[in-house]
Order: sequence, then C-alpha cells, then structure tokens
Amino acid sequence: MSNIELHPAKQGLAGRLSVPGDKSISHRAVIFSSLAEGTSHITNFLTGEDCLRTVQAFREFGVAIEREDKDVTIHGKGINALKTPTQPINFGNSGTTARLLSGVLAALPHFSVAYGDESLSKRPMDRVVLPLEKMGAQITGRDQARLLPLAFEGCKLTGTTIEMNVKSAQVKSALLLAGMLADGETTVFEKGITRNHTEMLMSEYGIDLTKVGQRLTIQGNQQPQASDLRVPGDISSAAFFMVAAAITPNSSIAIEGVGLNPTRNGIITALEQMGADITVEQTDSVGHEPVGNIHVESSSLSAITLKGDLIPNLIDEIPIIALAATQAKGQTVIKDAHELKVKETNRIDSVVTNLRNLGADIESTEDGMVIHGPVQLSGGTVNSFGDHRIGMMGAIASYVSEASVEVLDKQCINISYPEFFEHFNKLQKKTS
Ligand code: SPQ
Repeated sequence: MSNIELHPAKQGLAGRLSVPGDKSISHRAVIFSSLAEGTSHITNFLTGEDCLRTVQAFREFGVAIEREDKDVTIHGKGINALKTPTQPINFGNSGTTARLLSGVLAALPHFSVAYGDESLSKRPMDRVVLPLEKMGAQITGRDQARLLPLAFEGCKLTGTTIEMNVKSAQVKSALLLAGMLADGETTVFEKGITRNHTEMLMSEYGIDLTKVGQRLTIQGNQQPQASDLRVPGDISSAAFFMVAAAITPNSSIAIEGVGLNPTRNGIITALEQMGADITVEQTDSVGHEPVGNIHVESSSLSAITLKGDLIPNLIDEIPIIALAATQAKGQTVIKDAHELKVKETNRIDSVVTNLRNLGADIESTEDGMVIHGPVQLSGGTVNSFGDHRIGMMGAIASYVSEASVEVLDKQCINISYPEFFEHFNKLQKKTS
C-alpha cells in the first residue's frame, strides 16, 4: 500500500487542464467495438485500470485489440466470430465491466466465468442476474448468483419486458446489450433518468433502439458495425478540480474538453446552486455527446439540499460535493442516495468517516448525509479504503486544510484518473 502526504495550497490554484477520457464511455466503446464487424478506432480512451479490464475481457473472447497509450484499435469480426474464453475473466474493481458484461456473457453462445477483487466481490450482482434470468439466462454463482464469481452458461436469450427496480445505468445497459443479442423484442422501463451513454453509442454503432419517455425498446439479433470515436473528458474526474477551485482561495482554473451530457452534468447544477463562480461553454459535440470548457473561480458557497432525480445525475460526485459542503455556509442535506452504499466502498460511511477525521461537522443518515459548514479542516489522514473517489476527495481536502493530509492507498486513484497527481501538482500556484 502506498501513501502520500499532501500540503495546503496556500497560494491558490491556477491553470488549464484536460481531464482523461470518460470512464463510462470508454468501457462502452470497447464493448461495442469488440462486438462490431470491422475495425474501430477509439481516441482519448481512459487508460485507467477499470477500462483495461473491459479490454482484457474481450481479448479473452479472441478479439484483437491494440493499444498505444490513449489510442485503441479494435479489429472486430462480429458477434459470431467470438471464441470461448479458456480461463476465468478478471473484472478487477470495475462494477461497470461486471454489470455490462453480464448482459453480454449471458447472451453469447459461450461458457464463461468471471470474478473480481475484494471490493467488487461484495457488490450486488442480483440486480442484473435476476432480470437476465427472466430472458432465459443461465447464471450460477456465489450466494445464489447474488455475488461474483459468476458462471455464464451462455445461451440464446428471449426478449421480454422488464421493469427496473433500481435507478442504475449499469443495469439498464446490461439489459439493452442482452436485448440486442437476444431473439425478439426487449423493453426496459427505467425507474428514473440515468446516464444514457449506452443509448447514444448504440446509435453510433448502427443499432436501432427506440425511447419513449422511460420506455426503451430494442429488437434482438442486431450486429453492431465498426465506428471511430473520440472519448470526451470525464466530468466525474473534472468534478474534483471544479470543487478544488471553488473552495480554495485565490483560484481560477479552466478544464477543457469535458463531456457535458445532460444525464451526467449534475455537478454543474449543484455547484451553481451553491453559488459557485462557474462558467460553462459548449464548444463541440462528439457523436451525440456535447463537449465544452468549464471555468471555475474561488467562490463563497452556500449549503443546498440534494435529492430525488438529481441524485443519479451526480451519484459519483457526492464524495467531492460533501467536501464542498464542509466549506459552504449552512446545512447541506444529501438524501435519496442509498445507492452510495453499494459502490467501491459504502460511500456514505467512507465519506463521513474521513471528513470527520479531518475536522468536518458531518453525520451519516440512512440515505445520505448532513453537513454543517463552513469549517476550517484541520488535516490528518484519509483512508481511501481502496476507493478511487474517496482517495481523490482526500487529496483535494489537503488544498484547504490547515495542516497536511496523508492519503492512504493512493494507487487506487489509477482506477479512473491515472494523471491525477500530475494535475494536482500542476494547478498549485508556486510561491514567487
Ligand atoms: O464501475 P463502477 O465501479 O461501478 O464505477 C462507479 C464510479 O464511481 O466510477 C461507481 F462506483 O461509477 C458507476 C456509476 O456509479 C459507473 C456507471 C456506468 O458507467 O454505467 C454507472 C453508475 O452506476 P449505477 O449502478 O448507478 O448504474
């Protein structure tokens, strides 16, 4: 385990940066390109460990994938050319690989076995296994297939109608992928709006999908066609430095080329509601994804209440929003966020424990947390518990703490943001 000691940013933050490619889109681009017919080129691919798990999974199915840093070339030969993996597939720490590929593995005519690391082995898989079983999937696994490892018999699925009981883009995506490979028609009723990158990419790769309100319908036996794609910067990574600039005095930063998909931009809404000095300018679109630049200055923040439909739109940003709330005036309430309990860690517990250790006034609730601010954080130790977003929250807290912050197990940040510490150092103004 490697730790790092980080010091307050006494002079403030300044500069411009481009955050790495979007994690959700990078996973999905590999999935569609690997199932496609033809050669696909993906640029600005996220080289974080999670996305490399998805790459490795398709290599086990015999797909030829070349990678040179952030450029990935995938030589798809179509669904029928995939080969049966000869060994168990390691999904590592990646919930997205585990959930989305369950939809694919269940529907392909191949036997496969998948497992994950200690954290992923605790995360619920029944949310995908049960609806896939309704389509005829044959999946066995630990604790009645509630947990990894799972074994997929691999058989032809039959489309059906599924009403989702959890607001989850991973479950929706698993079912749409299974539906694309099944016989007949699959209809998925979403419980609420969640990130829609799977739907956007289906259209890029030539897959027909219809969406009417919360109802998604896909015809089976569709073969994706190769496509070239540039992955936008990840707004979930940008969020750490957006909050950093807002809470650190004497700061002004710009983050360029960030994906601004309306199902992912809740962090912008939250910071605007808190009164942050933030400007967003859309410059481009890649495929169906809007992209732009975000400029943030030091701000005087006020408390807010976050709840309901906004929660899925900023679910991965809640740790860093909680840090922002420690610097905001008043009582911030975050509710309807039970899903935080089944992430890489229980993120209600890991956020509250760590921010409290740094001196924050924060309590957990059954479905979120309550934070009183502003509080001068003292510094101390942040245990990432192996969760990348908790590690990054701790690192950003050091900018505004009185003394240094030691982040334990810093290498977990490579899961989603390999350049994090490079950017972290680059933005700090040096003493003149
Ligand atoms: O892949 P993983 O480990 O589940 O990653 C996380 C993250 O913080 O990076 C969650 F822990 O993001 C999920 C996100 O919470 C990525 C995701 C996706 O790409 O579809 C969707 C969200 O999960 P869910 O369960 O709400 O669909």
